Amino acid sequence: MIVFSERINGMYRDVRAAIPERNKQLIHQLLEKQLAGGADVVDINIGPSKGDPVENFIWLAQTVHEMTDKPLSLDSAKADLLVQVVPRVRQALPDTKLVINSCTAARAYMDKLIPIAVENHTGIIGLTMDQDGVPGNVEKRVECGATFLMTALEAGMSTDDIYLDPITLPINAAFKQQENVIEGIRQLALINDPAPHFIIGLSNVSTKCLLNKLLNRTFLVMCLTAGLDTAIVDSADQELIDAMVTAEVLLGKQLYSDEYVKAWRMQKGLPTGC
Ligand code: THG
Repeated sequence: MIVFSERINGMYRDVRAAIPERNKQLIHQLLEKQLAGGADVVDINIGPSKGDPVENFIWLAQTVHEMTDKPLSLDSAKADLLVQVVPRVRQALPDTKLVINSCTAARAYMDKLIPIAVENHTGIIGLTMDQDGVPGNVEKRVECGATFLMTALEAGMSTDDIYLDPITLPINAAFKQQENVIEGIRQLALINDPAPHFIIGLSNVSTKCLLNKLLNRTFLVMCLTAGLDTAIVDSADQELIDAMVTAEVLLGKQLYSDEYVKAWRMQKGLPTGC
């Protein structure tokens, strides 16, 4: 499983305030916990922070990179912002792996962002939605995912650099959409060989829900059985990571041993606490 950490995101009030204040210490404190939990990629999103969005984004990328060489996922729903930011971050951090997060399957978005991914040697996350919004059924999600994948491959990208995101909506507001995410992953994994990566923004499922951590870890395990191999999560949530590793062991993706969580941490070069 590839773990993207979600916490360096201006949707969180502390990060939103830290960005215009250029408060590196706060970002580093949060990041340290995400890395200690097992993050492989750091998703960064400036959210609605005050100030110049391009300069804020570059500052955030550099601040994260000061602590880690891990790949960065440049997260914004604004394609025009990503068009400006990606080449600047590529120039500032020439040896860092980058992922563009994200691009819809609408023609106008793909025409803007896929060439940026190719030119700057980045990965890209394709959302299974188009100009008509988030589909309410599996069929349209699969169609959008297939369109995005074909377009990215035809532009010269490799399957390993493409992540399809079937779009997770909150359980308290979007009843029955969660099973479409699971079925979407299952069908897109079946019809594409070799399959791209499948990713979700896990915490979306529980936004403003009381039992958010329980919802997150249960939904993660359900998606893993369908073929999810990547997720944007709070990697400092130990119970979530333990559930993820356990599901991988039970699905035969990790070897069982009596201390399989410890073994997983050792494989990643993380401290095991003894
Ligand atoms: N797909 C892709 N990228 C994404 C998402 C996705 N990026 C953003 C988001 N979704 C994933 N990251 C988060 C980060 C935080 C929350 C949800 C998803 C979240 N935060 C609390 C809330 O809004 O209730 C913040 C509250 C607080 O300040 O404590 O839920 O789906 N490709």
